[in-house]
Amino acid sequence: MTLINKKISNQASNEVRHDWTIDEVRNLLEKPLIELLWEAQKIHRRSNPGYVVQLASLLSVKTGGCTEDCAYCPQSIHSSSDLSEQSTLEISNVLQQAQEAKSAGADRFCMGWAWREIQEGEHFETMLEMIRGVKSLGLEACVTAGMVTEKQASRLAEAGLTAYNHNLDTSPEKYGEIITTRTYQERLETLHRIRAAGINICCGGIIGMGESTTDRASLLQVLASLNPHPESVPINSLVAVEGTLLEKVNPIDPLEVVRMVATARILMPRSKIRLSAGRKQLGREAQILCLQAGANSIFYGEKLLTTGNPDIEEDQKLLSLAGVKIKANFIE
Ligand code: SAM
Ligand code: DTB
Ligand code: SF4
Repeated sequence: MTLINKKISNQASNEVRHDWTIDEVRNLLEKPLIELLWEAQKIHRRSNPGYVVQLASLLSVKTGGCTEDCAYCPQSIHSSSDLSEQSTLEISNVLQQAQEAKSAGADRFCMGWAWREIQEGEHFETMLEMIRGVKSLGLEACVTAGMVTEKQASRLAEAGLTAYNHNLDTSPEKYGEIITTRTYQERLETLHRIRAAGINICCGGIIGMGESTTDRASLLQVLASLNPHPESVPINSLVAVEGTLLEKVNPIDPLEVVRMVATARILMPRSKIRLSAGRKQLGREAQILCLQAGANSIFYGEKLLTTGNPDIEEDQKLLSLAGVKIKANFIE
């Protein structure tokens, strides 16, 4: 048995490792697809018996006008996409949309603010009120709003926040080509503060931005080195929005997404691997392979933050065709 095979067979017994090397991860990403799928599936079946999938709905509470220069993002003031800053949604509107998402079957409600970092004062108090409201509906509450201080993290925890989404987006090596207004280290520090406050981490990245397989391996290696692993790992594929710096990047092969999901499952056996942005371009077959090889959550509802997502009926059909179970939202 080679060293890698031995390590994979340890994984099948649910040993959780934090010491993967970039070479090991790249070897997984480059395995013959059919073998990669089999390795991932053995782990997926064991750690997620019944193929239960969580539906998470997204809402952009504060859209556009962000000062960061993320090359993929239509909400950045540095992009020339159409989105200029829009007014922030009110609490009643957000909670109504959370209730609608719950009625449609969602178990988690994620709210986004296009900020570099959380803004203090009235805005933050409103965010806390929204979190309390979403939790009182019996939904998991997730927020993504940029960097946070220690004090803000503890107030988010007090309000009952389930998870904070803060993505590393790409490898440390590629990062400077995608974002120049904040560092990888700052992202990691926010993740640390969130974790220290007792909030679950939702952290993943984007593929299809012109990165190499080594970059993908390097991103996954950083994620898998976090201890504990992020509870949730969104795998986004680039939605190439007009006006962003990446608008002309060629779409990736859907099987690359499958490889990324399967590898993430092997590295982080107990995490929720979320098949995130870009599903509209994926096709049914690739999505089903993802569900088979490791994905146990999707974003659900016609809109992500500013771009489209498959419609609810289409997703219900897809999940039933695949034969997975939907994680129930119990509280009436
Ligand atoms: N401003 C906050 C931040 O950056 O953490 C929260 C909002 S931001 C829109 C959340 C995540 O959405 C980003 O980290 C990125 O991974 C993802 N994202 C944004 N635009 C995307 C696009 N065009 N395609 C795929 N993923 C995208
Ligand atoms: C994540 O990793 N993907 C979601 C969620 N976390 C916040 C956002 C995807 C955004 C796609 C582009 C848009 O709709 O603006
Ligand atoms: Fe701002 Fe987040 Fe978009 Fe970057 S990804 S420009 S931080 S909203």
